[in-house]
Amino acid sequence: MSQSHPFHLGIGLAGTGYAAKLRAEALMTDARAKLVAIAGHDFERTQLFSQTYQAIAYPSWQDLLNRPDIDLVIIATINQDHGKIARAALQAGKHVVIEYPLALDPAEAQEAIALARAQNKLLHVEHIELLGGVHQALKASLPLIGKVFYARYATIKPERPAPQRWSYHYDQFGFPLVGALSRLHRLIDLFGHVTHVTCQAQFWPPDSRSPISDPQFPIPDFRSPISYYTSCLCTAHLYFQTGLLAEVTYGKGAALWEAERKFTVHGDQGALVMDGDQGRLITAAGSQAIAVGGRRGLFARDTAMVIDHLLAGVPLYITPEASLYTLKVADATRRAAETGQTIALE
Ligand code: NAP
Ligand code: BLA
Repeated sequence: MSQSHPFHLGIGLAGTGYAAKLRAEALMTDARAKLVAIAGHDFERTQLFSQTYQAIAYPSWQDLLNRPDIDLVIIATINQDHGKIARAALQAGKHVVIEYPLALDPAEAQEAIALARAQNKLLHVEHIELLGGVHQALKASLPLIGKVFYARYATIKPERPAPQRWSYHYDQFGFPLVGALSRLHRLIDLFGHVTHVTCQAQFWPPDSRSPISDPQFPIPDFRSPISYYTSCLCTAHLYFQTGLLAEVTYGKGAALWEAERKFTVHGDQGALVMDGDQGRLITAAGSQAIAVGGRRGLFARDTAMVIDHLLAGVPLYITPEASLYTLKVADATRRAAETGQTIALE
């Protein structure tokens, strides 16, 4: 806690993008928090961004760690930097909130969790997809369809032309199912432990109309020829301990033509279909709509819960260990794609 106000949480923000903006806006509405300083990438952008929130602009995230009036660091920058910023912030004695993924490498994530425990500091990995209306409605309706044996979750985002930004850069975003960890996390939150996975991943290099990985042959290091890609497409099969098979497709970029955000679950008593923000329950009695809440205001809710947790001890909705488990599964899909093998989880 900062010295001058015992109930005032001083906050440093790393990042100036979409997630950072929603964090900053949420902090402005909470009298218990003060956004002290912001560190971004492009310094001019950071200065402009910081003005809006009357916060100090810094050229580097390291600068946030030296300030004794910062109790909590929110990490909302590119995935590649998550692990190292989290570690440095915890070492500096700060609480840490991090947008998923905690790190690209599960071992690094595990170390951060151990460090947080040793330092007795909060390490919270945001998973706003769990707070969203689609997930809540699915979870509430799952008992209505009996024993679930098959789930399919596809999110496809055509983008033409593909932007040359971090989320289309292998090293900065991570393996697609790692960077977009929420896809697997949603399934694992609903269905539990995974025994083994398979995965196919394709990446389109710039100026090419076809992907570089040949599905016929395992490619040892398929990412080496390109850093920025113009499309990626991953499909993984997750085999759960319960016997359930889940199929996950994640794609984005210029090669794709139809947007999709669809989650389907089949059970022995019926099915649930979440298509965009619409939900349907199908049983022997017919098909009916189910109510689905929105997906707005989720960063604000996550932010409020963190402050309630730190200042009033209210439990959070997720543990970093749960996020780490999904990261291990996601990393297994990477290895499956790289080797063409089925990968067993421990
Ligand atoms: P974004 O809008 O693209 O912002 C990215 C931030 O990183 C900006 O501050 C950007 O600064 C900086 N950046 C870009 N390239 C960089 C580089 N090469 N080196 C260092 N910094 C760089 O991204 P976002 O959507 O806010 O995502 C931020 C984090 O939140 C990610 O970890 C993402 O997975 C997570 N997240 C986002 C959402 C969402 O709804 N957007 C939801 C859940 C989790 P410049 O603009 O100055 O380059
Ligand atoms: C997740 N959205 C994400 C992530 C990124 C973006 C990088 C984390 C990685 C991932 O899970 O894919 C980036 N999302 C964008 C960008 C747009 C976008 C650049 O929609 C451009 C329009 N995020 C938004 C907007 C909404 C939104 C406008 O930028 C809609 C209200 C929601 N994005 C949203 C949610 C998640 C997410 C709820 C969590 C992931 C999930 O639900 O599975």
